Amino acid sequence: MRKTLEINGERLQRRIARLAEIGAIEGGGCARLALSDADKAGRDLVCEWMRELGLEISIDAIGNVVGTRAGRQPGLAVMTGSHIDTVRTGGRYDGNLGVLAGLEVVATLNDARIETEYPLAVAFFTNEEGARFAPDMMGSLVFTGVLGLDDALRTVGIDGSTVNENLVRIGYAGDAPTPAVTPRAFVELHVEQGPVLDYGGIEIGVVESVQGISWAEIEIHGISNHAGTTPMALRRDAGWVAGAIIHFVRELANEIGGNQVSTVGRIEFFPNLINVVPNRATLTVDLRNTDETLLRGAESRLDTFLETLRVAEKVQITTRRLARFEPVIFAPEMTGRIERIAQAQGLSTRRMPSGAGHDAQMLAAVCPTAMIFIPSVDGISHNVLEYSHPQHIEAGANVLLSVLCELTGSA
Ligand code: HGY
Ligand code: MN
Ligand code: MN
Repeated sequence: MRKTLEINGERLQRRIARLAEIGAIEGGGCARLALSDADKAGRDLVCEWMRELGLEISIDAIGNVVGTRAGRQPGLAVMTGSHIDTVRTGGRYDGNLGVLAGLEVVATLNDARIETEYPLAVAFFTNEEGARFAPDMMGSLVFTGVLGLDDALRTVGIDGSTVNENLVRIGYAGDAPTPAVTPRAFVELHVEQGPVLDYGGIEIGVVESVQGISWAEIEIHGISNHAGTTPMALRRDAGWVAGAIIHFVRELANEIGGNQVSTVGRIEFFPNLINVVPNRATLTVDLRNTDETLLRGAESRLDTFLETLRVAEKVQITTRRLARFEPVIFAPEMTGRIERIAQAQGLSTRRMPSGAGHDAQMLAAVCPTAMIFIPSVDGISHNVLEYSHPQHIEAGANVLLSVLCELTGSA
């Protein structure tokens, strides 16, 4: 089936480049941590584009922004979108592509003067990354009622400030109620952020599921002491214990194998001085697996290891849960639709799980949901070198256009 309607790839690329100028960092990436001034500037720009496209904008109490294009019928909208906050060393496609491709679908429908039966909404959710304020997918968790608004607002970030004070400061504490009225369906276009499609020469990923995620912050308290005078047997070395944990989680992932991954991404020592045995170490552990039983097993083995360390090293160890999501399976009728449409457009497809978390995994709890992936070159992401080829961006956006046209019953 030849596509009758196509998105304007140039226009989409221009918007991607323009948004990437906000919070731009060396190497072509972006730093727009959630609720930062850069995030505000990105939000302001996308809202300006939403207004130019004639969308009716609603901002809810956690700062999620939804632009809605009316359909012939009032009622539940078909929704697409993603996030525009980034990690500190973010690329220009993670999240941004899904929001801007949604705006490109609207622009294409506007240009063609196509009316849809149902309303079409484009959303960006607050703090998908979770890098500054855990958990990740915070905005979509509140949107779907899984996380209470007050709990989200009082969350303290890695810099000691709260979600609420930052949301108010940037002017995005909206009045639309949460949880929100759930959409009729939700489709998210996103870069894969892994190497599977790129190395397999596949154009479209049909995302069937999102793997389980377990985030914890571990704090170790020992005794600071002189690096030169303290005999090794008398040390209560929080730094060494942290190192043992880093080594353990890597070995744990290797031993479990399969889809098990583990990461220690953040670590702090105190007093963090060359000649002082650290008396405090704080680190984060990110464990993920597509299989919930295996993920629970990994968590329990980590807990047992921490207990062994506590006794052997005579230190105190506390663990704070930052996020915990079980694996999510997307609606088969939605994944089937994406696959059928992509193949009808002559694109190669592959069914696959998502290694990264996404807002779609939260929307899946309240409406038929699925995701479309396009290849990330060399699978690089959360890195300024993140890159997707223009032809794949265009292909992904055209699949999104057709899926949304079907779901909204366009003319
Ligand atoms: O951590 C994740 O998977 C996502 O980038 N928030
Ligand atoms: Mn993302
Ligand atoms: Mn991300």
